[in-house]
Amino acid sequence: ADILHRLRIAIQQRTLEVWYQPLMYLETGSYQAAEALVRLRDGKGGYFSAFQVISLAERNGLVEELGDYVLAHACSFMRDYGESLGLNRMSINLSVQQLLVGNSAEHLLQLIQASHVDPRRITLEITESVLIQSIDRAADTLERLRREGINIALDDFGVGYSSLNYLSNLPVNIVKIDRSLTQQILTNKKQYALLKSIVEMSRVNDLMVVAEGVENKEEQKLISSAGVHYIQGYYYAKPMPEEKFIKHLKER
Ligand code: G
Ligand code: G
Ligand code: MN
Ligand code: NA
Repeated sequence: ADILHRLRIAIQQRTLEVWYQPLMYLETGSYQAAEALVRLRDGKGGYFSAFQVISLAERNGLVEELGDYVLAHACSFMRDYGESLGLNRMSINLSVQQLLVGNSAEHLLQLIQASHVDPRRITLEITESVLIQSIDRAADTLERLRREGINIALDDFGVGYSSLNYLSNLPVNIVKIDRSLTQQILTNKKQYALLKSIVEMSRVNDLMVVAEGVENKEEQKLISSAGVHYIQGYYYAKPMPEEKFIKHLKER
């Protein structure tokens, strides 16, 4: 109850935080994108896990409000700092409920337009497993967003029962390889082969590939040689509060 109360207050008082983690573009060796991640203070000097916050919001009818808040924040950040920090894209995570409510495409487009940021500089991330379950109802919305230039990323790809077939059938233009796959490639040849197949399938379908969860030099080297376009992971940088993120990118 405490966390729910804190979440409500933080949304109301607009003190809910949005942190940013950069994505390294391997071709130029520079950060060209970032992912926005929600952070709620726990009142004891730390933060609740985002996973906990999101699932609570989903169960209590708050996820649309939370989602709008993060989207508006991240878009404004992109408008104000994107160019000076050299960022071409900002990613925002969407809960599936945000896609399934009536008029969701128009609603999301309006929020993005109101922030005066070019929709081509915005990426909306949707978890693969959730998207597959609701694709019949979500496809039109995603296609509409794609037509307006918004990038759609298939998040957490390559876990469980994902099929490479999805990569040719879904209205997405970016694939994010889940860290559970990334973190097995050094020790498991089959997982490395799966990663290579995802990259190849993405190339054929003209999709950008992001590998998440790269934590060390060895993973970075192997992933880079596999043909991935972007790397996101602690090896480069952890998610950071806005001020720290700005400083970190300016000092590079
Ligand atoms: O940032 P962290 O690693 O704690 O994120 C945990 C999970 O919470 C991830 O799956 C991430 O996608 C999700 N998450 C973080 N911020 C948001 C957000 O603003 N909206 C939604 N829907 N999910 C988010
Ligand atoms: O599910 P999603 O991809 O949205 O989750 C993003 C979250 O993954 C980030 O908020 C961050 O906390 C976490 N993350 C990013 N890079 C790494 C990493 O290298 N290792 C680990 N363990 N987590 C990471
Ligand atoms: Mn994500
Ligand atoms: Na992920």
